[in-house]
Amino acid sequence: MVLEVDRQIDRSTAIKSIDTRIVDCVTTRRHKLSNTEITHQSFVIVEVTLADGTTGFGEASTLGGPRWSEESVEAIKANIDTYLAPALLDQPALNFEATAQRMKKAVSRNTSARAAVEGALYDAAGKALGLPATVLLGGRVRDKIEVLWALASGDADQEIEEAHAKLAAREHRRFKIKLGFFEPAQDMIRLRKLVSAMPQGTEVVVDVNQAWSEATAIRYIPELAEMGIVLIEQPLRPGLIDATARVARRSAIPIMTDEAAFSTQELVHNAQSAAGSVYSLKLVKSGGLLEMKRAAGVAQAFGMELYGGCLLESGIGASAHLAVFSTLPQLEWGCEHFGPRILKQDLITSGLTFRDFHVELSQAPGLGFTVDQDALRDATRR
Ligand code: MUC
Ligand code: MG
Repeated sequence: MVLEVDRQIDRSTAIKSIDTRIVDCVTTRRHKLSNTEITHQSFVIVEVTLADGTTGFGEASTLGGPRWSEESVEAIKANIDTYLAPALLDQPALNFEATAQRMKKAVSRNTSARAAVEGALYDAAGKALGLPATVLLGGRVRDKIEVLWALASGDADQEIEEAHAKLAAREHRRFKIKLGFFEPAQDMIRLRKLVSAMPQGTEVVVDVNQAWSEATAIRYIPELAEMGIVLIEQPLRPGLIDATARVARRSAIPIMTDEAAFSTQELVHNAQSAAGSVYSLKLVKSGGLLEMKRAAGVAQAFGMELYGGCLLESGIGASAHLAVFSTLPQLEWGCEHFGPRILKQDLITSGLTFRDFHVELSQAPGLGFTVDQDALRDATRR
Protein backbone atom coordinates (compact mmCIF):
# COMPACT_ATOMS: atom_id res chain seq x y z
CA MET A 1 0.00 0.00 0.00
CA VAL A 2 2.72 2.42 1.08
CA LEU A 3 4.78 1.32 -1.91
CA GLU A 4 1.88 1.97 -4.26
CA VAL A 5 1.43 5.51 -2.86
CA ASP A 6 5.20 6.06 -3.27
CA ARG A 7 5.05 4.90 -6.87
CA GLN A 8 2.09 7.15 -7.57
CA ILE A 9 3.95 10.19 -6.17
CA ASP A 10 7.04 9.24 -8.17
CA ARG A 11 4.93 8.99 -11.34
CA SER A 12 3.14 12.30 -10.84
CA THR A 13 6.38 14.12 -9.99
CA ALA A 14 8.43 12.61 -12.84
CA ILE A 15 10.44 15.25 -14.68
CA LYS A 16 8.82 15.80 -18.08
CA SER A 17 10.76 18.75 -19.45
CA ILE A 18 13.58 21.12 -18.55
CA ASP A 19 13.62 24.39 -20.51
CA THR A 20 16.20 27.15 -20.33
CA ARG A 21 16.53 30.74 -21.42
CA ILE A 22 19.17 33.43 -21.05
CA VAL A 23 17.99 36.70 -19.55
CA ASP A 24 19.81 40.03 -19.33
CA CYS A 25 18.65 42.37 -16.56
CA VAL A 26 19.76 45.99 -16.33
CA THR A 27 21.18 47.07 -12.97
CA THR A 28 20.26 50.33 -11.25
CA ARG A 29 23.89 51.47 -11.41
CA ARG A 30 27.36 50.37 -12.45
CA HIS A 31 28.77 47.68 -10.11
CA LYS A 32 32.57 47.41 -9.93
CA LEU A 33 34.57 44.42 -8.74
CA SER A 34 38.34 44.00 -8.77
CA ASN A 35 38.41 42.37 -12.20
CA THR A 36 35.21 43.47 -13.92
CA GLU A 37 32.35 45.94 -13.90
CA ILE A 38 28.75 45.39 -14.91
CA THR A 39 25.71 47.42 -15.95
CA HIS A 40 23.52 44.35 -16.39
CA GLN A 41 23.28 40.90 -14.88
CA SER A 42 22.86 37.80 -16.99
CA PHE A 43 21.12 34.66 -15.76
CA VAL A 44 20.00 31.33 -17.11
CA ILE A 45 16.43 30.68 -16.00
CA VAL A 46 15.48 27.01 -15.80
CA GLU A 47 11.85 25.92 -15.97
CA VAL A 48 11.09 22.34 -14.98
CA THR A 49 7.71 20.75 -15.72
CA LEU A 50 6.58 17.62 -13.87
CA ALA A 51 4.21 14.90 -15.11
CA ASP A 52 1.29 16.41 -13.18
CA GLY A 53 1.85 19.75 -14.95
CA THR A 54 3.49 21.51 -11.98
CA THR A 55 6.28 23.87 -12.99
CA GLY A 56 9.28 25.14 -11.02
CA PHE A 57 11.95 27.76 -11.64
CA GLY A 58 15.65 27.91 -10.89
CA GLU A 59 18.41 30.33 -11.81
CA ALA A 60 22.12 30.33 -12.60
CA SER A 61 23.79 33.68 -12.03
CA THR A 62 27.06 34.90 -13.52
CA LEU A 63 28.95 38.13 -12.97
CA GLY A 64 30.57 39.80 -15.98
CA GLY A 65 30.57 36.70 -18.20
CA PRO A 66 32.91 33.82 -17.28
CA ARG A 67 34.89 36.09 -14.95
CA TRP A 68 33.82 35.51 -11.39
CA SER A 69 33.72 31.79 -12.10
CA GLU A 70 34.46 29.90 -15.29
CA GLU A 71 30.81 29.45 -16.32
CA SER A 72 29.11 31.82 -18.77
CA VAL A 73 25.36 31.94 -19.37
CA GLU A 74 25.93 30.64 -22.91
CA ALA A 75 27.85 27.60 -21.62
CA ILE A 76 25.41 27.01 -18.76
CA LYS A 77 22.44 26.95 -21.14
CA ALA A 78 24.21 24.66 -23.62
CA ASN A 79 25.30 22.22 -20.92
CA ILE A 80 21.87 22.04 -19.30
CA ASP A 81 20.15 21.54 -22.66
CA THR A 82 22.64 19.01 -23.99
CA TYR A 83 23.74 17.04 -20.93
CA LEU A 84 21.81 17.72 -17.72
CA ALA A 85 18.24 17.74 -19.03
CA PRO A 86 18.53 14.41 -20.91
CA ALA A 87 20.08 12.81 -17.79
CA LEU A 88 17.05 13.75 -15.68
CA LEU A 89 14.06 13.25 -17.96
CA ASP A 90 11.46 10.83 -16.48
CA GLN A 91 13.30 10.69 -13.14
CA PRO A 92 11.24 11.36 -9.97
CA ALA A 93 11.80 15.00 -8.98
CA LEU A 94 11.58 14.11 -5.27
CA ASN A 95 14.74 11.97 -5.31
CA PHE A 96 16.99 14.98 -4.75
CA GLU A 97 20.13 13.05 -3.84
CA ALA A 98 19.71 10.77 -6.85
CA THR A 99 19.16 13.66 -9.29
CA ALA A 100 22.19 15.45 -7.83
CA GLN A 101 24.26 12.29 -8.43
CA ARG A 102 22.97 11.97 -12.00
CA MET A 103 23.92 15.58 -12.72
CA LYS A 104 27.42 15.08 -11.26
CA LYS A 105 27.84 12.06 -13.52
CA ALA A 106 26.65 13.93 -16.61
CA VAL A 107 28.96 16.95 -16.23
CA SER A 108 32.06 17.77 -14.26
CA ARG A 109 32.04 21.03 -12.24
CA ASN A 110 29.35 23.16 -14.00
CA THR A 111 28.23 24.11 -10.52
CA SER A 112 25.89 26.99 -11.50
CA ALA A 113 24.18 24.84 -14.10
CA ARG A 114 23.57 22.00 -11.63
CA ALA A 115 22.41 24.36 -8.90
CA ALA A 116 19.94 26.07 -11.24
CA VAL A 117 18.34 22.75 -12.17
CA GLU A 118 18.23 21.63 -8.55
CA GLY A 119 16.61 24.92 -7.53
CA ALA A 120 13.89 24.39 -10.13
CA LEU A 121 13.34 20.84 -8.85
CA TYR A 122 12.89 22.03 -5.26
CA ASP A 123 10.46 24.69 -6.47
CA ALA A 124 8.43 22.22 -8.56
CA ALA A 125 8.52 19.41 -5.97
CA GLY A 126 7.44 21.73 -3.17
CA LYS A 127 4.56 23.03 -5.27
CA ALA A 128 3.51 19.49 -6.23
CA LEU A 129 3.44 18.47 -2.54
CA GLY A 130 1.99 21.78 -1.30
CA LEU A 131 5.04 22.31 0.93
CA PRO A 132 7.64 25.08 1.16
CA ALA A 133 11.05 23.94 -0.08
CA THR A 134 12.42 24.75 3.39
CA VAL A 135 10.53 21.73 4.76
CA LEU A 136 12.26 19.50 2.20
CA LEU A 137 15.59 20.97 3.30
CA GLY A 138 15.15 20.21 7.00
CA GLY A 139 12.71 22.91 8.09
CA ARG A 140 13.14 26.52 9.08
CA VAL A 141 15.09 27.74 12.07
CA ARG A 142 14.60 31.43 11.21
CA ASP A 143 11.89 33.46 9.44
CA LYS A 144 14.01 36.43 8.41
CA ILE A 145 17.67 37.10 7.71
CA GLU A 146 19.62 40.35 8.00
CA VAL A 147 20.64 41.48 4.52
CA LEU A 148 23.56 43.78 3.74
CA TRP A 149 24.00 46.08 0.76
CA ALA A 150 27.12 46.35 -1.42
CA LEU A 151 28.54 49.75 -2.33
CA ALA A 152 30.46 49.33 -5.57
CA SER A 153 30.15 52.26 -7.95
CA GLY A 154 33.67 53.35 -7.02
CA ASP A 155 32.52 56.95 -6.54
CA ALA A 156 32.64 57.70 -2.80
CA ASP A 157 30.10 60.56 -2.94
CA GLN A 158 27.57 58.42 -4.79
CA GLU A 159 28.25 55.53 -2.39
CA ILE A 160 27.66 57.73 0.67
CA GLU A 161 24.39 58.98 -0.78
CA GLU A 162 23.32 55.40 -1.56
CA ALA A 163 24.20 54.17 1.95
CA HIS A 164 22.30 57.03 3.58
CA ALA A 165 19.23 56.27 1.46
CA LYS A 166 19.34 52.59 2.46
CA LEU A 167 19.69 53.48 6.14
CA ALA A 168 16.86 56.04 5.99
CA ALA A 169 14.54 53.52 4.31
CA ARG A 170 15.50 50.90 6.98
CA GLU A 171 16.45 48.52 4.17
CA HIS A 172 20.13 47.94 4.97
CA ARG A 173 22.35 48.95 7.89
CA ARG A 174 25.37 46.75 7.15
CA PHE A 175 27.46 47.42 4.05
CA LYS A 176 30.02 45.62 1.92
CA ILE A 177 32.51 47.79 0.08
CA LYS A 178 34.13 46.32 -3.00
CA LEU A 179 37.88 46.97 -3.09
CA GLY A 180 40.54 46.12 -5.64
CA PHE A 181 39.20 47.95 -8.67
CA PHE A 182 41.52 50.83 -7.76
CA GLU A 183 45.06 50.91 -6.38
CA PRO A 184 45.05 50.07 -2.64
CA ALA A 185 46.08 53.59 -1.56
CA GLN A 186 43.22 55.12 -3.56
CA ASP A 187 40.79 52.53 -2.15
CA MET A 188 41.90 53.51 1.39
CA ILE A 189 41.06 57.16 0.75
CA ARG A 190 37.65 56.20 -0.65
CA LEU A 191 36.99 53.78 2.22
CA ARG A 192 37.97 56.30 4.91
CA LYS A 193 35.62 58.85 3.39
CA LEU A 194 32.81 56.31 3.30
CA VAL A 195 33.32 54.98 6.81
CA SER A 196 33.49 58.44 8.32
CA ALA A 197 30.18 59.36 6.63
CA MET A 198 28.37 56.36 8.19
CA PRO A 199 26.61 56.54 11.54
CA GLN A 200 28.71 55.36 14.50
CA GLY A 201 28.64 51.56 14.78
CA THR A 202 27.71 50.83 11.15
CA GLU A 203 29.17 47.44 10.25
CA VAL A 204 31.34 47.53 7.14
CA VAL A 205 32.69 44.44 5.37
CA VAL A 206 35.24 44.73 2.53
CA ASP A 207 35.55 42.35 -0.41
CA VAL A 208 38.90 42.49 -2.20
CA ASN A 209 37.98 39.81 -4.77
CA GLN A 210 41.57 38.43 -4.88
CA ALA A 211 43.18 41.73 -5.89
CA TRP A 212 45.88 41.94 -3.22
CA SER A 213 49.22 40.24 -2.71
CA GLU A 214 50.28 39.01 0.73
CA ALA A 215 52.51 42.08 1.08
CA THR A 216 49.68 44.48 0.20
CA ALA A 217 47.35 42.76 2.65
CA ILE A 218 49.96 42.95 5.44
CA ARG A 219 50.51 46.62 4.69
CA TYR A 220 46.85 47.72 4.57
CA ILE A 221 44.98 45.47 7.03
CA PRO A 222 46.09 47.52 10.08
CA GLU A 223 44.49 50.56 8.39
CA LEU A 224 41.30 48.59 7.84
CA ALA A 225 41.33 47.57 11.51
CA GLU A 226 41.81 51.15 12.58
CA MET A 227 38.76 52.12 10.48
CA GLY A 228 36.71 49.47 12.29
CA ILE A 229 36.14 47.17 9.28
CA VAL A 230 34.50 43.98 10.63
CA LEU A 231 35.34 41.41 7.94
CA ILE A 232 37.76 41.04 4.98
CA GLU A 233 36.57 38.86 2.12
CA GLN A 234 38.94 36.98 -0.22
CA PRO A 235 41.98 39.31 -0.10
CA LEU A 236 44.31 37.00 -2.07
CA ARG A 237 44.04 34.66 -5.06
CA PRO A 238 42.43 31.26 -4.35
CA GLY A 239 45.62 29.19 -4.77
CA LEU A 240 47.52 31.23 -2.16
CA ILE A 241 46.32 29.27 0.86
CA ASP A 242 49.54 29.44 2.92
CA ALA A 243 49.95 33.15 2.20
CA THR A 244 46.30 33.78 3.15
CA ALA A 245 46.85 31.81 6.35
CA ARG A 246 49.83 34.03 7.21
CA VAL A 247 47.70 37.12 6.54
CA ALA A 248 44.88 35.70 8.68
CA ARG A 249 47.30 35.03 11.56
CA ARG A 250 48.46 38.65 11.56
CA SER A 251 45.03 40.19 10.98
CA ALA A 252 42.93 41.69 13.75
CA ILE A 253 39.94 41.33 11.41
CA PRO A 254 38.48 37.93 10.48
CA ILE A 255 39.13 36.75 6.91
CA MET A 256 36.24 35.34 4.88
CA THR A 257 36.83 32.61 2.32
CA ASP A 258 34.87 33.15 -0.88
CA GLU A 259 36.31 32.25 -4.33
CA ALA A 260 39.01 30.09 -2.68
CA ALA A 261 36.54 27.35 -1.77
CA PHE A 262 34.11 26.03 -4.34
CA SER A 263 34.27 22.31 -3.55
CA THR A 264 34.10 20.68 -0.13
CA GLN A 265 37.71 19.56 -0.60
CA GLU A 266 38.81 23.17 -1.18
CA LEU A 267 36.81 24.24 1.84
CA VAL A 268 38.47 21.58 4.02
CA HIS A 269 41.93 22.54 2.70
CA ASN A 270 41.32 26.24 3.49
CA ALA A 271 39.84 25.44 6.90
CA GLN A 272 42.69 23.08 7.86
CA SER A 273 45.21 25.71 6.83
CA ALA A 274 43.40 28.35 8.93
CA ALA A 275 43.19 30.59 5.85
CA GLY A 276 39.84 32.04 6.95
CA SER A 277 37.45 31.90 9.89
CA VAL A 278 34.23 32.76 8.03
CA TYR A 279 32.85 31.00 4.92
CA SER A 280 30.64 32.57 2.27
CA LEU A 281 28.01 30.09 1.07
CA LYS A 282 26.97 30.31 -2.59
CA LEU A 283 25.13 28.00 -4.96
CA VAL A 284 27.58 28.95 -7.74
CA LYS A 285 30.28 27.30 -5.62
CA SER A 286 28.48 24.32 -4.10
CA GLY A 287 26.58 23.24 -7.20
CA GLY A 288 23.26 22.64 -5.48
CA LEU A 289 21.07 23.29 -2.45
CA LEU A 290 21.85 20.00 -0.75
CA GLU A 291 25.58 20.42 -1.32
CA MET A 292 25.50 24.01 -0.02
CA LYS A 293 23.81 22.80 3.13
CA ARG A 294 26.52 20.17 3.51
CA ALA A 295 29.22 22.82 2.95
CA ALA A 296 27.68 24.77 5.85
CA GLY A 297 28.03 21.67 8.04
CA VAL A 298 31.67 21.16 7.03
CA ALA A 299 32.58 24.81 7.67
CA GLN A 300 30.79 24.65 11.01
CA ALA A 301 32.66 21.47 11.95
CA PHE A 302 35.92 23.39 11.48
CA GLY A 303 34.62 26.16 13.72
CA MET A 304 34.10 28.63 10.89
CA GLU A 305 31.27 31.14 11.02
CA LEU A 306 28.82 31.35 8.12
CA TYR A 307 27.84 34.14 5.76
CA GLY A 308 25.02 33.91 3.19
CA GLY A 309 26.78 34.96 -0.01
CA CYS A 310 25.29 35.98 -3.36
CA LEU A 311 26.17 36.56 -7.00
CA LEU A 312 23.61 39.32 -7.55
CA GLU A 313 20.80 36.86 -8.19
CA SER A 314 17.26 37.89 -9.08
CA GLY A 315 14.44 36.94 -6.72
CA ILE A 316 14.46 33.43 -8.25
CA GLY A 317 18.08 32.62 -7.37
CA ALA A 318 17.94 34.58 -4.11
CA SER A 319 14.94 32.51 -2.95
CA ALA A 320 16.83 29.24 -3.58
CA HIS A 321 19.71 30.50 -1.41
CA LEU A 322 17.41 31.85 1.27
CA ALA A 323 15.49 28.56 1.47
CA VAL A 324 18.74 26.84 2.47
CA PHE A 325 19.93 29.68 4.72
CA SER A 326 16.59 29.54 6.58
CA THR A 327 17.35 25.96 7.62
CA LEU A 328 20.95 26.37 8.84
CA PRO A 329 21.55 25.92 12.56
CA GLN A 330 24.07 28.80 12.41
CA LEU A 331 24.28 31.83 10.15
CA GLU A 332 26.30 34.31 12.20
CA TRP A 333 26.76 36.93 9.47
CA GLY A 334 23.31 37.00 7.90
CA CYS A 335 23.23 37.34 4.13
CA GLU A 336 23.85 39.69 1.21
CA HIS A 337 20.91 38.87 -1.07
CA PHE A 338 20.42 42.43 -2.23
CA GLY A 339 20.47 41.23 -5.88
CA PRO A 340 16.71 41.59 -6.47
CA ARG A 341 17.00 45.25 -5.45
CA ILE A 342 19.90 46.16 -7.68
CA LEU A 343 18.01 45.00 -10.78
CA LYS A 344 15.88 47.68 -12.42
CA GLN A 345 13.23 45.00 -12.79
CA ASP A 346 13.23 41.84 -10.67
CA LEU A 347 11.92 38.59 -12.17
CA ILE A 348 9.35 37.85 -9.44
CA THR A 349 6.19 39.66 -8.37
CA SER A 350 5.99 38.15 -4.89
CA GLY A 351 8.02 35.90 -2.62
CA LEU A 352 10.61 38.08 -0.94
CA THR A 353 9.93 40.91 1.48
CA PHE A 354 12.69 43.39 2.33
CA ARG A 355 11.88 45.23 5.53
CA ASP A 356 13.56 46.45 8.66
CA PHE A 357 17.05 45.52 7.42
CA HIS A 358 15.99 41.92 6.83
CA VAL A 359 14.72 39.76 4.00
CA GLU A 360 11.83 37.37 4.56
CA LEU A 361 11.17 34.34 2.37
CA SER A 362 7.54 33.51 1.65
CA GLN A 363 6.34 30.16 2.96
CA ALA A 364 4.18 29.52 -0.09
CA PRO A 365 4.81 26.07 -1.64
CA GLY A 366 8.10 25.49 -3.44
CA LEU A 367 10.53 28.39 -3.31
CA GLY A 368 7.60 30.68 -2.53
CA PHE A 369 7.79 33.18 -5.40
CA THR A 370 5.55 34.08 -8.31
CA VAL A 371 7.50 34.63 -11.52
CA ASP A 372 6.87 37.93 -13.27
CA GLN A 373 6.15 36.51 -16.71
CA ASP A 374 6.17 39.94 -18.38
CA ALA A 375 9.55 40.83 -16.87
CA LEU A 376 10.92 37.42 -17.82
CA ARG A 377 9.70 37.79 -21.40
CA ASP A 378 11.08 41.32 -21.70
CA ALA A 379 14.52 40.33 -20.36
CA THR A 380 14.86 37.14 -22.44
CA ARG A 381 17.76 37.32 -24.90
CA ARG A 382 16.59 36.94 -28.48
C1 MUC B 1 31.38 38.35 -4.44
O1 MUC B 1 32.55 38.22 -4.71
O2 MUC B 1 31.06 38.29 -3.27
C2 MUC B 1 28.50 39.48 -4.29
C3 MUC B 1 28.18 40.72 -3.95
C4 MUC B 1 28.91 41.59 -4.75
O3 MUC B 1 28.92 42.79 -4.74
O4 MUC B 1 29.72 40.85 -5.57
C5 MUC B 1 29.35 39.50 -5.44
C6 MUC B 1 30.40 38.52 -5.57
MG1 MG C 1 33.13 37.87 -2.59
